Amino acid sequence: MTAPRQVWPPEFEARYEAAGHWTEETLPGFFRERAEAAPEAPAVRFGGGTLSYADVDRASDAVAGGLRGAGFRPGERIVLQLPNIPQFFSAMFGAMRAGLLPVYALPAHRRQELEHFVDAAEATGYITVDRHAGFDYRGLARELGGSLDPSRVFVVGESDEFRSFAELEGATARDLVEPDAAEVAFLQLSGGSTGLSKLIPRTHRDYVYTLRESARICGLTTKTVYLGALPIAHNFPMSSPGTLGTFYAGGAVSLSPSPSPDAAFPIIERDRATITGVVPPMAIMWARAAGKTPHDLSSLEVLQVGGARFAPEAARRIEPALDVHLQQVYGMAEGLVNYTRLDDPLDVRVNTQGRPISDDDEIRLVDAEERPVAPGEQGHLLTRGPYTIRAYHADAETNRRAFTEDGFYRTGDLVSVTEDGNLIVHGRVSDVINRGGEKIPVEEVENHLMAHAGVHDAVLVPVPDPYLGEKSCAVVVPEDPAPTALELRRWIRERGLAAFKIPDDVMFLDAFPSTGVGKVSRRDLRAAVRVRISSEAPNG
Ligand code: J2J
Repeated sequence: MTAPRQVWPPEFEARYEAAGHWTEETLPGFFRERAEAAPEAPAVRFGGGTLSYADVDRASDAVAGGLRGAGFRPGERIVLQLPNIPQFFSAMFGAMRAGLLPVYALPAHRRQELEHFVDAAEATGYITVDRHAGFDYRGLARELGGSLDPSRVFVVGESDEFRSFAELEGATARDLVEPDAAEVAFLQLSGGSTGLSKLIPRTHRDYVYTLRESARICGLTTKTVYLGALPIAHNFPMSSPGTLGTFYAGGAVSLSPSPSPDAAFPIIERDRATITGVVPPMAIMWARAAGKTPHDLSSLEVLQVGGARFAPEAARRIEPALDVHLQQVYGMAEGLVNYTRLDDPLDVRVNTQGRPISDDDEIRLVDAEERPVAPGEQGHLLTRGPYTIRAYHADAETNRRAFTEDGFYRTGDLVSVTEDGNLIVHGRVSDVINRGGEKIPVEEVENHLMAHAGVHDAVLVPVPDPYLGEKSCAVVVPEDPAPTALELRRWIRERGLAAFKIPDDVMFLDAFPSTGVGKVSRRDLRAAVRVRISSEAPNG
């Protein structure tokens, strides 16, 4: 079985090829070229050590051989759940060189999310770590036991009854596969619009295109040291330009276990990091911490901020506090990525989220009936282009909702475009809470709340938060006896959801407000409850 293709209509394929956007380059292929051109160049810095391009290249080949030896066949899917450690790259490139499609889980994901990824991707393997940030991932692997064969689970570190990832890195390279650039390279995760996260099939040629252009737009060179501070499995630190864009430019990646100033600042000093990307709450924290830190941050030239709305007042504080160049990034794992450019005036860097990577990115702003809005007005952003998917992986129902008939992706974001062509993100039409860059699909959490015997009905609504932008509040109509807020929060954790999905607040109502006659949609209900919260608690 070979990897599936993601299908663009033939006239678009021809256009993107003719424009030179799409080439024959593949992800493991370009990395091999860099390793051949400059084998001793530093690729990954971690914990004071350095791996060269040749080191990572060799380890990737070994992992590929080890996976083939373990019985994996090209076309199969394998879930990768790794923190910011160097093995992330040998696992990823190794899986691709074995012909497998990685599925990138975040370290924060727990049993519910993992089961869903394994299920939806029909994954047959899992690569994880023994422990990270106080959590034992072997326990999670055991919980997945029903759906995954333990002989196809690989653990970095102490592997217990599972197989050791070190064994894979020591295997003999064999039966390597050269993927075709038109094939799907991996499945990335969506922030989720309704219900559970969707799987996003990205091809080699569309992703390599974003890496090449992102590296150019962000000014990367062989001298670049990119700090991977956010979880590197996420699309932003992976590709905008992220770790892979840095490899594309022949630069070095330095890894921090967390984006907090305590963890990241000493690493910036040690590895002389030149660029990194963080979410707005972290950027604010960095700006505050910079004045007091003993660490030398002078190597840092560019601080990228993205993943959630960055208030202009906060954005304005970044450059003076950190003596860096602020770059706003508005992107999505489905494709479209916008950057403020390095030579944009301060006003643009502070007040906008930038403009698309490509001249072939099509932007359409529409009202609720999908009619174009007037220039300068806010509208729901629809987009299509050379690296935006035309369909999610195997999900016909979602695809009908998420894409227009002529192939535009409905982003769920409310956006306006300035006269000079920069986008400003104002909010959302989709049912997702953006908790400081972490996306909470509200319906998923509501379903788990309603599974509790003490819950008659529940909605999850966003509440403004000065630090996170938004946090979540569960509004619950209880049964008798009513559960406590603590019990409900614990319930969500015990159901096996990522911690960022646990409601920050819980509020009880005797009944939901009436939203009129007839069938009430959950969205109307959330809107009605939101109004009620803001009128009862005007300060949020
Ligand atoms: C407001 N909302 C933003 C921003 C993303 C680069 C950067 C970010 C992501 C990402 C990414 C925002 N201001 N600057 O994949 O390559 C919200 C929007 C968007 C959703 C996508 C990348 N930047 N957002 O965040 O797939 O609502 O990707 O549709 O996780 O985050 O989330 P995700």
